Amino acid sequence: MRTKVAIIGAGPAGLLLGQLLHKQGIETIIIERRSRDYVLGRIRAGVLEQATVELLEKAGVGERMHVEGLVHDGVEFCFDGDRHRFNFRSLIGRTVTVYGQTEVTRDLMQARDASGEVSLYEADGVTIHDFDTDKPKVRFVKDGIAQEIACDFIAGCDGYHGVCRASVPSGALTTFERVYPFGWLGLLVDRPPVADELLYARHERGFALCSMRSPTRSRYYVQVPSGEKVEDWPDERFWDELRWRVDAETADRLVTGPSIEKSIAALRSFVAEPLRFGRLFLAGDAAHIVPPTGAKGLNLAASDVGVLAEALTEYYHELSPAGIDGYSARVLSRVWKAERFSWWMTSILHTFPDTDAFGRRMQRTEFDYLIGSEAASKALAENYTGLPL
Ligand code: FAS
Ligand code: PHB
Repeated sequence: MRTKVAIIGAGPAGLLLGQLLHKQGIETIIIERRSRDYVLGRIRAGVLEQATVELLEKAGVGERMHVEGLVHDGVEFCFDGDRHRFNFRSLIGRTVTVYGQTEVTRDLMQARDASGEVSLYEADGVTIHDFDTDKPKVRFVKDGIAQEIACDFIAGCDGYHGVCRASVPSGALTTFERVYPFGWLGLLVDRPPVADELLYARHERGFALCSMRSPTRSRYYVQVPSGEKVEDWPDERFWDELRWRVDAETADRLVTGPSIEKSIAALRSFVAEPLRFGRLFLAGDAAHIVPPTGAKGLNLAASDVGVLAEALTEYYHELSPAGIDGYSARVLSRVWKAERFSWWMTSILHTFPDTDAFGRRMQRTEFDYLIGSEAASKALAENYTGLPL
């Protein structure tokens, strides 16, 4: 087989890149190791920045998002029971859209099928080769048959545990990482959300987040120590802990029900530099990871491939290498600012085992400064709704 761009991974980054390039008449093949259903079964992000909404529209998959997505003007913080709403629309004239990553992935898969472009699911043993030459290749086994794809470029959209970043010679890559001493236990339930907007709560017992997927489906998280197991968290224990961590009014309003999904996500900050190695580009979680506190993971994946699609279009349509030469620096500039915001949100909203009384007072003071300063609130608003591309 031969194609212009071989995309490894059918998560949001790979699928969106494929769709953006298709719109420019640039042929791609997506190679994914899991099944469609497995990819769709992963419950992850829920909040889209305005820039992500615009990229999905550009990719031709904005219709259902605009019908079913919930536009939110702001979020609430709750610090030891004290609540405060940050109105993004009045602070900086921007909003966010609540529309689950599962639905984004579903829309992109449907568009991919309609495009007629090749998508290979359940591809085993994917390896990438010769990306330091102008004739890179991808090899894999599909239905027991060893296959090879010759291509011009490889887009590594295969996530944190993927093969692409792992295939870069170690001396060519610098990584930066912080692993947090806790994770997020997430629960999905078919009950109305506890509030109209997201509520980020900090309590001495730990962080909690009240989110949603629709007016009838809610998504909740509680911070748990690293190493916790889902089986040790029956639904009732989850609900009790959530009630502890939010204010009394929210706890009273909470409508509980049987979980339809429950999972624990580890939290880490991670960046690999650079993001281009000859004809190989890294994008999305293959390139960086943020703790989900700032709702940036999916949005960074989208902005990465928005830049990459532009660069590859410039290469094929204008025969200019400028975009691909500038890809890594341009993406990393925005990635680091999202890393900072996600680390800051995580630092002020979570309890850390080694935080002393001074550190806890600093967390409270961050909250007090935020709610008392319009400049600080504007800074939160511009980061949460997404810095310019
Ligand atoms: P993805 O990991 O989504 O997709 C990579 C794809 O590559 C996968 O389908 C994988 O099967 C495939 N792949 C891997 N290795 C391969 C190989 N060798 N060959 C072929 N294919 C291969 N972000 C938020 O904003 N909010 C959240 O609440 C949130 N929760 C999360 C919970 C978890 C458990 C995880 C892991 C992430 C979470 N994220 C969250 C971040 C998440 O949304 C990512 O940012 C987003 O999925 C990134 O998309 P991709 O870069 O496409 O990577
Ligand atoms: C979610 O709804 O899954 C969600 C929302 C906001 C976050 C993280 C996760 O910061």
